[in-house]
Amino acid sequence: MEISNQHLLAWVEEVRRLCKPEQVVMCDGSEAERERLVKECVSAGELIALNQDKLPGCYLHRSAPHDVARTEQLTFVCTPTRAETGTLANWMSPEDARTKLTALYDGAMRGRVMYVIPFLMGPPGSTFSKVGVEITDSRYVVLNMRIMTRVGAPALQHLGDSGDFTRCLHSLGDLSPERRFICHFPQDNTVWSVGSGYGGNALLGKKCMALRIASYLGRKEGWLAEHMLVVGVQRPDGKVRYLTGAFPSACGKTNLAMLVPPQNFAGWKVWTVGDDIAWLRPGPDGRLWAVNPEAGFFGVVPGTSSKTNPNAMEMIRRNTIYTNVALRPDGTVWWEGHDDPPPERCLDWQGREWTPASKEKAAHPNSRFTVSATQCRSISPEFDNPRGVPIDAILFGARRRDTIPLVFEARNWQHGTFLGATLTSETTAAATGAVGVLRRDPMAMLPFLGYDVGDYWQNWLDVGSRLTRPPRVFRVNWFRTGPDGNFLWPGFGDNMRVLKWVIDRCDDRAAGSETCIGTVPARNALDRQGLDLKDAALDALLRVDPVEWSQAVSAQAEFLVNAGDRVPPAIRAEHARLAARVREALP
Ligand code: GTP
Ligand code: SPV
Ligand code: MN
Repeated sequence: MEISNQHLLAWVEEVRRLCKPEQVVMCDGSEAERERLVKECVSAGELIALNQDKLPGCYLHRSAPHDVARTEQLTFVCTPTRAETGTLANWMSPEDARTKLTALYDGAMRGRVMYVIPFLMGPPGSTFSKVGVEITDSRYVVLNMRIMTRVGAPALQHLGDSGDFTRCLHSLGDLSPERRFICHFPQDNTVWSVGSGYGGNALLGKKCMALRIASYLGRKEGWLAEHMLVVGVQRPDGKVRYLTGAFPSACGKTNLAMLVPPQNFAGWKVWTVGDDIAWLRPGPDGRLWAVNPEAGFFGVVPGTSSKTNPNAMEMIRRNTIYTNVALRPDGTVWWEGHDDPPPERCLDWQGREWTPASKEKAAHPNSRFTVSATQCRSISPEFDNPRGVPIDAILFGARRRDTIPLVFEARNWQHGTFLGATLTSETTAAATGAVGVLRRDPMAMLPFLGYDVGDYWQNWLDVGSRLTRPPRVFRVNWFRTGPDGNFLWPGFGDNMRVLKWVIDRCDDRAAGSETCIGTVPARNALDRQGLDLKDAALDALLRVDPVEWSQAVSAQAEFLVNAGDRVPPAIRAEHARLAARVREALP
């Protein structure tokens, strides 16, 4: 492909000299390019062609066994001072990072092809949208980026002669975690990643650019880059309201984004705008507007079934790249939670013989599908709208066995910002490390902050102050358990019942009951038609226990100290107010 942008050409030449590839290929996003890459991947063993009758256009990729999730401890924000990065993200000085990584990139592409991928994040023709260019030596990365972003002409058109693009450099290196670094240089609009071929470590448009770099740009330019799903919820009268949801990794964004309402919700429909990332800006009308910068879904596979997510099941039957799932003898795929029972035998995610007697899981818990948004039957007609969609409600959700009710509403934007700021969740397989450990994850952005968290919260407050019709803010928790350890709430499609209460609150037509933490649904305000949920279970789901909350308030105080000295006074004030209300509620 012919590229005339001098800034881009100069950068490509600079990287070529450093990485010393045998060949440089400019990616254009064409079908011919896809066919060529797939063919090369299949013959090199980087992709396994699946049964093309049953799963047309589908392939399986197995990543290196130690390269199956984001590695947060190897991810750095490289600002001139440590204070700019703040206390929650890992910091490395830009000089150290450049020295270390230059040595790793030097000659790293010898004998290999260097691919140059111009990509657009956001709809073509939108003021929201930003251009990135990823240089990589991984064909798998190219194939994924082609699905996850708008590659080629849309990017080059948006860029024109400008040098304003995020420079994303990626090399597989030797895939060793010892020599793996994911470094962000917000001031230089640059990402350098080496040593991993997996997801958020390697598809640099996603977490690296669209969250870490974009959050920094958003602060400079007065907008928000968030780890959020975006959906339109259509009522039986045809009115659609849009809401976003910030949930930590593997806590239910994709599932909520593609929700199919239960049977007795005739006339209700959920439209998918995005499942992972939202860019939000105040509009001239004083409302908050959102776009999904991505073009596809990189979704968690385990647990996906016709019961939990029928839209996704239908979507991933064709033109899908599967990563780290199990392979059945007939060339189809399987995973824990699949519609089909465990196969008598298959190959696990590492290609080893597996039977139901095997101790390990057949699919990796963080195995993923990559698929174009155009294949999603619930995709919103507004998906490509350059103006975005106006947001009426923001949900903060996370995995909590206890303390947090199924849903409650914040008093206002500032209180809502505080709810997001103090979000805690049990860790999941989406990142390496222990699973099920409770940790603070402000706005579900802990692993994706591009600058100091106190400044980040201030940006939320500043954006809110420019809104005359700010979204209402809610906290949700699908994961509260009973004494038997089982989830109290059925979740998935039944989450529609919570969405309905949220939408009705926005219309001032759902009853709430005030508590010390916010407004929970009144006893009969949550639609339970067709759901076998006993009063006692509902009470347990909605219970606000002041004793549990007084412990939570102490833990929050500690966190607000650790968050550094740039925590906005308004956030501390919200904490003090909560503490006082909880104290009053104590028996
Ligand atoms: P990332 O792509 O990592 O950002 O994850 P995500 O937030 O999109 O999470 P996803 O929707 O893929 O769900 C992750 C896991 O949570 C899957 O195993 C789901 O089956 C499970 N899950 C999602 N929604 C619910 C729910 O409502 N209830 C319960 N119990 N589990 C859920
Ligand atoms: C997440 O971990 O939040 C993901 C997957 O969405 S990854 O692209 O690997 O970050
Ligand atoms: Mn995510």
